[in-house]
Amino acid sequence: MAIDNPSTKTLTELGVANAEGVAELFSKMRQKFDLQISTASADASEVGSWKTFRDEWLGRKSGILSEIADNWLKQATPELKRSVGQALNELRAHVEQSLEDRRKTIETASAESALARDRLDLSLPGVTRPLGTRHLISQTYEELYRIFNSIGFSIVEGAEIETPYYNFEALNIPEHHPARDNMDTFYLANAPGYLLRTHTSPMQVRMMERQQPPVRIVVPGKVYRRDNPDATHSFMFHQLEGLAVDTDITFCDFKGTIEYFAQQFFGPKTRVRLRPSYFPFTEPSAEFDASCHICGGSGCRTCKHSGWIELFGAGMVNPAVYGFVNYDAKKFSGFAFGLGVDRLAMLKYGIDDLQAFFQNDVRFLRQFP
Ligand code: FA5
Repeated sequence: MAIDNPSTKTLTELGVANAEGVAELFSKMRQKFDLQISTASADASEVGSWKTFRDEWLGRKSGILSEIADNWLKQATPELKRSVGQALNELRAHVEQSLEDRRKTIETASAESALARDRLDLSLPGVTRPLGTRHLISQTYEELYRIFNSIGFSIVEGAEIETPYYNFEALNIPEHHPARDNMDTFYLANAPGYLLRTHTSPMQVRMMERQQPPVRIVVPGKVYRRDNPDATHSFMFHQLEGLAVDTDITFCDFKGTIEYFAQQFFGPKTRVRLRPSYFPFTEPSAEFDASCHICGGSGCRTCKHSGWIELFGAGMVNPAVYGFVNYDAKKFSGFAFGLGVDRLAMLKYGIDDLQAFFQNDVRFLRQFP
């Protein structure tokens, strides 16, 4: 009668009473092992089943060899003990060696298949990632930096979150002043006493607090207003502030600087003109217009047939502002200006809707590589 699990029985139960019987029994166990291991797959994915198979034979508690040690060796009669012990050692050595060989085969197969999987095929075409371009606002900023750098202005940046003091009061715009109306802004609910700056002018004050004249700076950055979006307005837009203060700065320097800028930016034939305006922090204040770069001044759609394009507000720094920064108003004078960068870019590149800058439509962006 064939016995399924002879290792769970004792030699007496198996009817083995002499050395020949022991040898025959171990030989059957070896055949059983050899059969099992030869039918196991050598696939790399078989590492898991290799472990199960190893435990089945070598497991400390219920492995077949442990059972043989417990049931055959320990229970063997003194006459058979020696031959059982010897045969068990041989079987163990055979099982361990075969399992080790199998493990190596599986590992090699696994390394080979990983190698095949990861092989780099240098003849394959590469993945081309389309390159983006700088946004037109960034390009315009770079153009502005180039122009103002070339006449000695340096670039400083300020924070977008400001206090009402720097955004208004120190610029001579006290509370309840009507000039605050068109600069209504966003106040930060979680940080009382702070707002999103409505213009880059607060950096005028901060820079003058920091250093004595000469000052010659431009300040780029985002600004915020409670303006409804339309073709020329956005609640977030970009400005470039300019400030020059020194002992001998006159209105002529002011006009000359702006003229130089307009000619560099729009073309050498550009003329500028001034119209009276009002800003609490400049006195006198002016709006600068440039002759239309499209029609040269004869009148077209871009300039609404006036021949002139409104550029930006500016003026000589109001001595009242010097009072906030401890500058001697008798000794120093200067000028300041604030450009709307989005509007300048619209003018220069013939864009009729300011919203196009912020919609991220690649068909628009690609036109300005
Ligand atoms: C100012 O912001 C002043 N700080 C400028 C200044 C600086 C004057 C220094 C004197 C001395 P104004 O509110 O006009 O001024 O805004 C300046 C420019 O920002 C405008 O000429 C316009 O080009 C642009 N601008 C204003 N509001 C918007 C808006 N909602 N969307 C897009 N651009 C705007």
